[in-house]
Amino acid sequence: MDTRRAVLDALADGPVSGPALAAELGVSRAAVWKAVERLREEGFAVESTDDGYVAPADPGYGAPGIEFDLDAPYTVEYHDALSSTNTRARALAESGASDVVVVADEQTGGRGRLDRSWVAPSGGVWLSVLTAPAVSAARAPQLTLAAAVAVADACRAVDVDAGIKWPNDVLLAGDGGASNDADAGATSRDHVGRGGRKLAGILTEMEGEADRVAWLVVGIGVNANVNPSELPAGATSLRAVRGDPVDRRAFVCDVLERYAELTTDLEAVLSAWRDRAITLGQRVRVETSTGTVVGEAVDVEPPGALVVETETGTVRVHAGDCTHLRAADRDGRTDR
Ligand code: BT5
Repeated sequence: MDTRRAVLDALADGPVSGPALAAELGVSRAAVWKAVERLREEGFAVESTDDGYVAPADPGYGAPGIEFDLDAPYTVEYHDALSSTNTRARALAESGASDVVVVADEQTGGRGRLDRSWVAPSGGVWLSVLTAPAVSAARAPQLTLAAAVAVADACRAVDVDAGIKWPNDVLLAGDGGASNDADAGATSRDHVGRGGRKLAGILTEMEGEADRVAWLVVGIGVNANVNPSELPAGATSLRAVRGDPVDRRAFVCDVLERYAELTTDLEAVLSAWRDRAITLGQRVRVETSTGTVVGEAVDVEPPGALVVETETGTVRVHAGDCTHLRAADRDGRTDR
């Protein structure tokens, strides 16, 4: 373990003197001092008191601040601004790194799926988890589902009623009801349709042979403390829904801990996903690379295929863009 990390861990247990720490770690006092200075430069304002070094009251939104509280097996790399945390995580993967989380306050070239762009101003939670999971490529979609479950639960833990739209969008649950309910007289509808405005998206990228994933990057973007006016139509943020900002450091730790836990038992992920899904039971339109599927979404099957009952039979969709159709469609009317 490096000295910086060891100092961080020691600070969690209360005040510790430089000489005591040096002796405990078997390094020089200068090495301890340097590590403390590095933590301070990274925004983790270690205090010097008569009793020794003390952790700051506000650990800050940075690598040491997140690592200080994180109970998950990742190291953290933090940037004030990056083009894309996924791109950075891929570069780390190619240099052989693993179990690293890349976090940025702002992304200037955030990426969505299918070469779409992701708007990621300062104040959001933009991160990528790089791991080398011992799974086959075919099972990798379950890790994306796990991330969606982790994000939805972390949103719920800060009192935002979140649900999952297949395969990997986290939406404000119940939010679309009014705007899409013809009885309510509303005519507007956003691009996500029933289920509400989008709080978060997930972009998974990986490399490997069919039988083994070499590396997997799960990119998670959550509109945390962002003004919806800075986001595309149909998006909202945790702060806008709560009326109060979230503690991003605590939120990131919560997402990562939930994700780490869920990925230890992939068999359980699907049922957790089903429990939080907004899509199941809805009438949907799914645009796939081979065409459009319209029908009722009835289930999700391993490793993450959406099962749709169409007029001509049951279709299993493995990838695509899903729109929840408005209730009026059930009567045969179209939504566009
Ligand atoms: C996604 O794509 O939802 C995946 C987004 C993943 C973003 C994270 S942030 C950390 C990591 N680093 C990256 O560079 N990416 C990942 P998709 O389903 O294709 O949705 C993209 C569409 O959502 C866009 O075409 C916009 O319509 C809309 N959109 C863009 N930015 C948004 C935002 N901040 N909130 C809600 N919707 C957004």
